[in-house]
Amino acid sequence: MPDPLLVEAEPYDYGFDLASTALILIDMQRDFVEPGGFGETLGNDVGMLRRVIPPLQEVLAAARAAGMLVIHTREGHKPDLSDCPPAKLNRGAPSMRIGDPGPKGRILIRGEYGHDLIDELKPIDGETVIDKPGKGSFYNTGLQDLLTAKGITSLIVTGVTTEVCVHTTVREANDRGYECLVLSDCVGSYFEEFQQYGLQMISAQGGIFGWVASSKQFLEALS
Ligand code: TIU
Repeated sequence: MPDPLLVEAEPYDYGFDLASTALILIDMQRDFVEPGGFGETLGNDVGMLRRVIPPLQEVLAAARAAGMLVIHTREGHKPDLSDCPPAKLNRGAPSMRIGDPGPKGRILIRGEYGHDLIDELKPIDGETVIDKPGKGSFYNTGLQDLLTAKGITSLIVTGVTTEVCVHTTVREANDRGYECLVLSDCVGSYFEEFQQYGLQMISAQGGIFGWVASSKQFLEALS
């Protein structure tokens, strides 16, 4: 067994090895980071999320070059909405609801242009895309079986949004025994304060949910 790679992180160094670690990109979909999608219908400024794209492109390239397993997720629903709980459909007062026709197709519906991953971070051959109906990446998906089959025990977590799908996924992963490192500049929130507190909530209390480091700190460990 080779020595683990070490990332300078909060609350202390994060050790991992390439064979048992996957990079996960959570919901880097047009519906969240481009105008006219789900994020905007909820009243958010999608520009807030676009800052994660350049550092995440670098991390993705480095992970691919290092031969790490790469997994992408997409939040969305079947065209007949049979996998969308009424509570999710009816909550709040969005300008458009899930399934309504928007400028990029039906909001948050699988197969629509807006539901797909952004061009800047498209999967390549061999990378798995997990379609999930919820905020967490484990609920009602094949993610856990995939990780078990590939011998993955650690996750480098990126994507959007920090306090919603990233947090839910990290919490689900932590309860299942995975060691999660969240890359602070590769996760984004529509709210500046949620970004800060969301990250602190992960690494506080001795790493109650996992570790936090910058993309630079992660890339240094890989190089
Ligand atoms: N609204 C919000 O911040 N996020 C979501 O609805 N989904 C994800 O975080 N992907």
